[in-house]
Amino acid sequence: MASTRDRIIALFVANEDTYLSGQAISEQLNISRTAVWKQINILKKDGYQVDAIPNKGYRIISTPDKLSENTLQWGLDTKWLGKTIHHYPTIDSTQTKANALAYEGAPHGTIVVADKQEAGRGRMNRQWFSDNNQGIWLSIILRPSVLPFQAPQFTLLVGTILAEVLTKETDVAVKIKWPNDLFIGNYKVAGILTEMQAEQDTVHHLVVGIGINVNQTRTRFDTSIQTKATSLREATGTIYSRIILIQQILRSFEAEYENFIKQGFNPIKTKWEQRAYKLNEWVTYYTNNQKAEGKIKGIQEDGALLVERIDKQITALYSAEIDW
Ligand code: BT5
Repeated sequence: MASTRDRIIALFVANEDTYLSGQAISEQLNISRTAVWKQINILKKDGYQVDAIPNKGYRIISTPDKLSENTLQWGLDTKWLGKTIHHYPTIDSTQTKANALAYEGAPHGTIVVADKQEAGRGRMNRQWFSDNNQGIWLSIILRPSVLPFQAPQFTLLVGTILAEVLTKETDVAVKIKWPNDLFIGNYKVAGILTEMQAEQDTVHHLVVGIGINVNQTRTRFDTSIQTKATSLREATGTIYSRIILIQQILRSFEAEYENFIKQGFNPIKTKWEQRAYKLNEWVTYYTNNQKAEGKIKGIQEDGALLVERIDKQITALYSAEIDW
């Protein structure tokens, strides 16, 4: 059963334009008037602005940009994604935490989000700099009925979702650099890390990690990435609400995920290719230390990158080194 907090928030969401009396809340949620008062105080402490008018009741007039389970769920109209949110002011890595929760049986759609990560990670244990509360550091637990070979498709699916949502929210073109980066111009703004726990042909769970630089200025980046990274703020001059961005991502994620489960990979392939970084441009790449040139053409169902060589042959690259 949902917590009292969740239920009171749901009630306010359903009555967004009206005042709710303490009596009405107490009756609808079957809790005492004192419990209502306590919950309202908790919401205020969380940064909600609550207007209270004697004889009329309470109305929430604004939600804070402080991440919490409450603020993220406020107005979030998803069906299964983000019904449980674990928020941490500081954590080693949301990815590590989400994996641990998944092993303990956390349901499909559970989210782990943090303001700061002290040991954020990228692929192959690379470091992901996220020791600041100006980005989105988030992991999603998924339990799809898919085969292990399909795991890379989730990275491509999430890349497509992020490119679409971030482009819409910022009005700048956010492109997907194969396999798991999001780029604005020639700078990395976000990265995706998909991890899987599987056995033979059964996927037990997937954890999709999303890291997005949102409000950092360039000087806040670690020196090792200062010439390679950007944030939404650097690219546009605007400061963004992390809550609104996360909610938009979750809404779009839920819808696109459902489409993917129903319709398969083809629609994603098309959308991915429309937003691909350097599509139809020539790059140099190395496979087994062999240097080659190819034109980026798209992706194939198993997640490989398709390049067209000078002799017009199309080659599928799985783990090539690419000089972008
Ligand atoms: C990624 O790996 O890009 C995946 C990043 C996933 C991060 C999320 S945050 C929430 C969740 N919890 C975690 O612990 N991780 C996930 P990869 O393609 O391996 O890229 C790593 C490389 O990106 C590093 O070697 C740096 O060069 C660069 N990098 C590190 N931090 C960055 C940042 N904040 N912005 C841009 N580039 C960065």
